[in-house]
Amino acid sequence: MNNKSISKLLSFILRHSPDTIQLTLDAHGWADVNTLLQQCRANGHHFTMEELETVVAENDKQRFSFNENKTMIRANQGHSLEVSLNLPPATPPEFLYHGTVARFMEQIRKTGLQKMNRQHVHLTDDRATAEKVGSRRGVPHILTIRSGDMHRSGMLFYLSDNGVWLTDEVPVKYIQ
Ligand code: HQG
Repeated sequence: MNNKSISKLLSFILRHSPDTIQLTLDAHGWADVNTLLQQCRANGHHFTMEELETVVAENDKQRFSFNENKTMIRANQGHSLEVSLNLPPATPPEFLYHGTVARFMEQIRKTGLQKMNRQHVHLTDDRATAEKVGSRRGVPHILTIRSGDMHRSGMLFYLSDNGVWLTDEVPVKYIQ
């Protein structure tokens, strides 16, 4: 398997569906590395610990982390599974961005940004990243979020280990 297909497989397993390879995650989203390798192999996905280390180290978005002694691994964000990442609340910059597409805008104008299938709404401090995220679905439509105002009104923000800003929802009035 090449690095990209390992990364895609890991995203699917560690964020959404560990049971497809009969794997269990703990409450914080961690999987046992040996069991992961073994269960991947048992399901026809062959890669070595060394290849896994390369994917974790070189992944373009730093999607995964090991624990200190590399016996456990988890996705840094993006889960649909209910996991508690134990991230401390953080103070966001005054503005954050969200990349979406025009066809979602009518609904977003009514209900604000919702987490949909994931555990959080994903925001970024970098416009270029928002454009990339939006362009996965078509012509990107970039929303500017008044995250400073949201934070001062008591809404919580978390910064994932790979630099994605997470929050529960963005009410319409904070979308610029
Ligand atoms: C939209 C990638 C209708 C929202 C990226 C988005 C990101 C609404 C879609 C990460 C809505 C959800 C997450 C509402 C939000 N009505 N549509 N009220 N509220 N939406 O994939 O942010 O490469 O769950 O705009 O880098 O696109 O996988 O979220 O278009 O960090 O590591 O509903 O995925 O990371 O889509 O992407 P997603 P997202 P990875």
